[in-house]
Amino acid sequence: MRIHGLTLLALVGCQAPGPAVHPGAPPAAAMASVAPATDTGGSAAGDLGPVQGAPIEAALTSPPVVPPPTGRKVPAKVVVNLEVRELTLPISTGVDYTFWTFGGTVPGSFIRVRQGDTLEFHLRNHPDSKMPHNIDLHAVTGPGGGAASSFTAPGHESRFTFKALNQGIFVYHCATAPVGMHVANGMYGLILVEPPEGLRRVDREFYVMQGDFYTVGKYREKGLQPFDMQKAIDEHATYVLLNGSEGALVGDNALKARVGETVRIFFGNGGPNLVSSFHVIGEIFDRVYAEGGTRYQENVQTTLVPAGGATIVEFRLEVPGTYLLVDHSIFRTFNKGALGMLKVEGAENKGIYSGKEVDSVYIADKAESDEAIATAAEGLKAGTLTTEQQIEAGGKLYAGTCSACHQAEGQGLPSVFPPLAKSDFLMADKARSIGIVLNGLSGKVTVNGADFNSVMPPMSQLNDDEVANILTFVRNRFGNTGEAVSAAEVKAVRSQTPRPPGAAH
Ligand code: HEC
Ligand SMILES: [Cu+2]
Repeated sequence: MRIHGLTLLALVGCQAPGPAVHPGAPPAAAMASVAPATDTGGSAAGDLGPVQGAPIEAALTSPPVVPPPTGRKVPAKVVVNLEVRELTLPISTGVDYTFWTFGGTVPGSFIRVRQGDTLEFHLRNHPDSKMPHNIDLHAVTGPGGGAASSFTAPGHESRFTFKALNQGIFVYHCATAPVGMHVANGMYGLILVEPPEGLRRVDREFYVMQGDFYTVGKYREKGLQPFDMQKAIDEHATYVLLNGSEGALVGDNALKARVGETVRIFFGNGGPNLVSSFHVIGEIFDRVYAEGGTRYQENVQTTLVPAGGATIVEFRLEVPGTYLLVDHSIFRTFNKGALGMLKVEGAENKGIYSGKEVDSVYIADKAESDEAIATAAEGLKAGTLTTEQQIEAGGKLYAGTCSACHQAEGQGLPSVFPPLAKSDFLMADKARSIGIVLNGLSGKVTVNGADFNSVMPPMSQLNDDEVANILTFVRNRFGNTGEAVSAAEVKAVRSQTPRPPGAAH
């Protein structure tokens, strides 16, 4: 980011292009040997003069798309038209949630302006909305960040104007009571205030935002799930998501780039409660503009993004493959949905990395499309679920949950993991097999004449329908033939058997 004649390049030893003009900046001579304490001048230097030219309508984009650089060299009047919509959308496969959105998406539309611009903000609340809403932009200098001037009833519009005095990447959010509930329902987004000279050129820019969600049903419990106020107060997130849905950034929706390209991610955290330990598995951030500020740190593995905060990360892609965007509070990634993917195509570079292309340990059931799981969820809802649909969905879940031990074809590992393929033990007792998945198994067992004496941990974090589908799959594949297992049967075993200490529900 260029700052009044100095650029941050100066921080890494390049020559500054001109003299420091801001009175608060140290004299150039003082910067010769040490990294200079440059100063952008903050909001005091953000008024770059009166607006010039005709008003411009801001090009708003839906995540993960970022609007192009403004390319402007003078302050402009920028008109922002943002509409609040309350929409029921998938939060996970087969799970719907009524989100409250800025612009129809979670996170809301990305707004990009230049420092010194004057924003004429029009906030509309769609007539179908049930709730009033407003907006607090962290880029606003003024009490409430715009919230006081933007309270908008359904079917109404409000308007306020502000000058973007500070450069940086800022969160905006709804601040209507109960504030936590409006934020928890997805009412947040990012606004970028470019430095006067713009950001340095990169090949790709992406918009990703984390949020935590609280539903009455358990993680991945199917159907329309209402908001759970008590869980939100207790900060017991059911979902922690990137871009508002488990499917937002995986499979066909993955971010895409090519080897040799430089990527910039504007990463925000809407909260409402949790801070994010943002990490990209398989990459190192070449630059992190921590907390969305002006200075950057280099060579960073994981960066902390507070609730109501944002950061800019940049990295160059050296080798192809699938890189995973995660919250490194890692249960959130594997058990609450905080996972995105960046798929990178291009030539291998074995000198940098020799490994296999996709690391299935990490991606598991998310590697391919989850159409089968969606179809089974619809069948369950409609009461038309077939054994074939259960097998299809169960196969995907098996790959993500069981195959690490029992192996891809159910063959097991001699003396370590018993086989499920043609397993006499598995097929002898349906209710027992349900109990094994829910409660685990330890002690000596004999499967197809071979003894095992090990420990299988309980898998009770899976829902009844997930266990039913997995068991229907293993009981009808790998050389086994048996009846389907229903969610009702799993539910019965769950209620009749105690979970071992420490197991999930
Ligand atoms: C962490 C490794 C691990 C995972 C994951 C795992 N199991 Fe097991 N499983 C074992 C071990 C070890 C045993 C044998 C335990 C013993 O020796 O008492 C076992 C035993 C079994 C058995 C009884 C023996 C047999 O082969 O028929 C069944 C059925 C079974 N597992 C099903 C599953 C299913 C279904 C899943 C996925 C939901 C799963 N397991 C996930 C390790 C695992
Ligand atoms: Cu709101």
